[in-house]
Amino acid sequence: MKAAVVSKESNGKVEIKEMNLRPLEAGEALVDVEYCGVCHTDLHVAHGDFGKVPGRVIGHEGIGIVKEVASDVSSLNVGDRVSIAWFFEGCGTCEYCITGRETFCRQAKNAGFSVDGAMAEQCIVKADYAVKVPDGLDPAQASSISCAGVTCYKAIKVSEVKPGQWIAIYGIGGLGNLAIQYAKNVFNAKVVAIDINDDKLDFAKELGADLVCNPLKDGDAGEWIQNEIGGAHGAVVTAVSKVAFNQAVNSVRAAGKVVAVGLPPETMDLEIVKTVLDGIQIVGSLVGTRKDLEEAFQFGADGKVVPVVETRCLHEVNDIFEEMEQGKIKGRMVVDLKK
Ligand code: 8ID
Ligand code: ZN
Repeated sequence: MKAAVVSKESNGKVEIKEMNLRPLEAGEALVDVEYCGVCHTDLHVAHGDFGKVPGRVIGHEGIGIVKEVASDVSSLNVGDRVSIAWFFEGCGTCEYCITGRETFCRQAKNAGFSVDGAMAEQCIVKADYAVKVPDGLDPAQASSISCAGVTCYKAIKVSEVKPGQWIAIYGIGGLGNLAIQYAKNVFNAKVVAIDINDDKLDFAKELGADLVCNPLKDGDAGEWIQNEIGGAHGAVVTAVSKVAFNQAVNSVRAAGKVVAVGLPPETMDLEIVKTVLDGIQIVGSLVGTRKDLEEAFQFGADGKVVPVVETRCLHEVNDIFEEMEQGKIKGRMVVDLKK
């Protein structure tokens, strides 16, 4: 089978290789992958931003059909449609796993980083951790929900923004476009969308953003948002730039919450006096639990959230990385592994 693996040099590129999968072990299932979205995290992995992993099969927005299960598996059946997500497996017994915070399990495995992922014709999953895709949800669209969608859905939960309140979404890429849809159509919030690319802001308006801001034209997004609406109640930052994180802190009103999602390998500035006097909270949010993903999928199946995807071929992954770096992608590029 063919797979996209991180290059030997970890220079931000993948190589397409012919590979053989090992036999299944206890608790595992073999999946024929149908679709796998290209997330900016794959680009970070290919660059070695979280540590170099040459030879690793990338991909954590995978959707496929179960082809085979190990003899002890009862949670999946052959023919089920399942996801292969970044949160690949937890230990199941630690304080995080047993208190609804399983993505922070210290023993967690991550698809496409610490274990081989789904940017391949086939992949092995831990059966109890592969979330089923509900009927009525298009599999190419589901792929985009399995990371981008669930991550934004969870981040908005973490922001604690209430119906009618304002949320600022920084970065309207693969994640941000879904953040707008979950914020508007599921959480019933008002959205101000921020991006440095006007095409993304036009897209944000199409998706229902109430206000849009381009800091390259409108000036510092923090000041702009304070002037326009008196500050947002919460912010979700998906932009891959520390500038956006700094602006997000300045864009929330007192007692506002900034949810950090994007992963630029940089540090952000934090004005201590403002943070204290305004009671601002800054918190990281990492993908979502299996339960979050089940919920995020269902909102897709119900038509409240409609991922915007374009299908491509496996040999185009490096081209997609380039388009991503240049900010040219509208929604998500999804590799069709059956092509
Ligand atoms: O669980 C998590 N926390 C998680 C899950 C999935 C992805 C985190 N991520 C991380 C990725 O690793 C990446 O760092 O979220 C970030 C965004 O992923 P993405 O949405 O897949 O990336 P993209 O499609 O390239 O979109 C990035 C957007 O940010 C805008 C770009 O124009 C693009 O639309 N942007 C940038 I770069 N700088 C900006 C700035 N200063 C900006 N928007 C506003 N201000
Ligand atoms: Zn991702």
